[in-house]
Amino acid sequence: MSNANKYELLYWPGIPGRGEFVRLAFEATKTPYLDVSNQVEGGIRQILALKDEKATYDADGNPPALAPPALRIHGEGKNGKALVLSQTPAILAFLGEKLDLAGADAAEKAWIQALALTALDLNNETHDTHHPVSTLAYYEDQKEESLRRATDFRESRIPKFFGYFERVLKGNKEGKGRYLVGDKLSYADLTLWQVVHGLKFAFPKELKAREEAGEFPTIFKTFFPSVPEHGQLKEYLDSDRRKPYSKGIFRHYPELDRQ
Ligand SMILES: N[C@@H](CCC(=O)N[C@@H](CS)C(=O)NCC(=O)O)C(=O)O
Repeated sequence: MSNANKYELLYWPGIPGRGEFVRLAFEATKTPYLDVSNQVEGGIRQILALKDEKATYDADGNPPALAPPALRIHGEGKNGKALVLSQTPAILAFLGEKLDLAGADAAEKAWIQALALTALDLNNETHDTHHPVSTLAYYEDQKEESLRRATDFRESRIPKFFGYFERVLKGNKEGKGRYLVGDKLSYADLTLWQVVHGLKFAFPKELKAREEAGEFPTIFKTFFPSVPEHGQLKEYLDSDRRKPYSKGIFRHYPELDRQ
């Protein structure tokens, strides 16, 4: 099996979404991967099959996924078959180990996992600003609740999470504001970077006001601009492989932003 086919990302086409955390790990380490729904004709069928509500274990012995993203890793499953792994943080922990993004020792691995989970909590809370009542219902049918939720999110949750990550970045002397743990890039850095990037899109006025007020200077001035310097991230971010935000987790509804 050629290296180009070893990793197959199974995620919805056309949006960054949660698949983006996995893509960034590949791009930051220049690791070849197949983005099935975006690159394979009819690839969407594999994503639909993945979340088929009647599915049990697949032919390679993998349990079904509740929801995308999933990663298929050829040769890493039972008896040399393909491993199919779902849940963003589980994918990142597994892949981080393979791509040297998971930390140097047991303590670093545990911290990186906890920090990535914390950044993913912020990602999930962002989703809930436009879908506070039901994931299935339209935003337009939960606008009032969204406004209350987004106001609280902007006023108390953003500063809580950003304040936390600012302290972690500042406290890690080795990282010089560039890394959350140690002196090299981890999947926790990539995860935090993507959430900050998405929030800048979703709540541009809120983020700009905080940055201009001098809040969270390590995040905004050191960490955020430095992450894309790794691997082929800059080229990736300028390419059409990086999908635009639309109806995914990071949505821009002006009425939910700071007024
Ligand atoms: N905790 C899961 C959440 C997965 C998830 O909510 N996936 C979304 C797309 S980003 C989805 O397609 N959900 C469909 C569903 O829940 O039915 C993860 O991090 O992977």
